[in-house]
Amino acid sequence: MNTTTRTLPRLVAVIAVSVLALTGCAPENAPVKTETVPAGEVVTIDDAWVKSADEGMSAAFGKLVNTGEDDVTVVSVASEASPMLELHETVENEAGEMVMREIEGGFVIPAGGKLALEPGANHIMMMDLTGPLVAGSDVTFTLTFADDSTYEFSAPVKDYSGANENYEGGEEHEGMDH
Ligand SMILES: [Cu+2]
Repeated sequence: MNTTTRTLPRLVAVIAVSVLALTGCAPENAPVKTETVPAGEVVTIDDAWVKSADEGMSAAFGKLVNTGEDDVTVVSVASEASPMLELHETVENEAGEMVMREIEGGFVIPAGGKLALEPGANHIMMMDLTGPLVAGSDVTFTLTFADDSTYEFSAPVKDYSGANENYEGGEEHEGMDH
């Protein structure tokens, strides 16, 4: 093998490191960030509930509370009540209709703040119920945060006639309608 082509990348790397050293962009007294508390230890949910349903889809609501000093992000949710759950937001489409869709980047709960999950807004979508959700029973959910920590909570099932937003039509969800 030709030695010129072998050493060239290394030379470029050395130059790059030197330039970095010269510009010296690291401040001498950079604040050292104290260890962050796992999101799963500072997040709770108030007034959680699940909409009753015989089959198909349903949704879970409540107020997510973050008592920590950093914003936290819920990236996924799991439950035995549905093998497929999504974090949904509700938005107005071009036709002026309110439609729900998977939220990009997950649910962000601000530091020391709350995020409301409610009909017509953000919610935990249960895409395919494993069985009927009967009022009076409980459903357990496990939230997973961006830092991989988790928070488990259980929510009572309630009868509710609203929360019938249409699912935003998209190729990836075609064939979901029965
Ligand atoms: Cu939804």
